[in-house]
Amino acid sequence: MIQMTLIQIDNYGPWTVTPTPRAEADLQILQSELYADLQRQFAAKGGLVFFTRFDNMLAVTNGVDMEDHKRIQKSIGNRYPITISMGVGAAETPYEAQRKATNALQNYGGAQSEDRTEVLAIDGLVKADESFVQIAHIDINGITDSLTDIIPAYDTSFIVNRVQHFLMKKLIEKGSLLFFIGGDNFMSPCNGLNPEGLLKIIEEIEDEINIALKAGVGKAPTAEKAANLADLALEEIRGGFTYNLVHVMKNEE
Ligand SMILES: Nc1nc2c(ncn2[C@@H]2O[C@H](COP(=O)(O)OP(=O)(O)O)[C@@H](O)[C@H]2O)c(=O)[nH]1
Ligand SMILES: [Mg+2]
Repeated sequence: MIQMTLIQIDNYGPWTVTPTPRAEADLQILQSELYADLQRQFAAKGGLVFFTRFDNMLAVTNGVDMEDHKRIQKSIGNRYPITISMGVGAAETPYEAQRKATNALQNYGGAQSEDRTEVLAIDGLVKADESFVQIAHIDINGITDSLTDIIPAYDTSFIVNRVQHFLMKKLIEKGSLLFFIGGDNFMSPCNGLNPEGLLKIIEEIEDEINIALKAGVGKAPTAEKAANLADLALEEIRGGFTYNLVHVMKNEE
């Protein structure tokens, strides 16, 4: 079972334009500092936050309990001009877990409701003995030599974005999510997706848009460990220790 948390800034839309539109640079600073802050706090508990759309972030939070969530929420409220609400859901697939987390929060009112402040809506938490996270770290082969060092930066960005769209479209059918994590890298919480399924997706994308991908997959009780194993698995491919385009590493404990 995977546990996911939706983190949503309360009433953010109206706040950004009250009393008049706030300087965009300041909003960007707020959003990126909030993301870094939440990442630091969730990571300390073994979780992993994806910036998603900044005003709404999704995190894999196996092992992060109700008290931890409350403490993080209070700490943000004490230090920022905005507050956050959160929803938590647990399920067999990441898509289903975030759907439950979202539903739980939506029940308490809208993202732009003035009456909804610092809600913590828990639909379900994963028990320690059922905790399982599978994460794939997906990367574009040789982007530096073929794109970054050759074509304009914006054109490379456009291609990376297109790859993201194709991956999202195919992964959601398997109940898996996909997040851009910078550079030419993506992370996919993908409980329930087997290596053959992921390889098929990678092969389809090569056929459809002529972009070669590779993926390291990690399996562990927490997001921190799963992501670390996924990174190590990807390094095995980069280092030429395996010719498989999908390499899996499991937790040894
Ligand atoms: N977030 C993240 N970014 C990475 C990671 N590895 C590489 N990058 C980024 O991806 C870019 C390309 O790196 P890489 O895929 O190793 O090189 P390539 O062989 O040219 O595709 C780097 O310049 C970084 O910006 C990683 O583990 N995590
Ligand atoms: Mg690459």
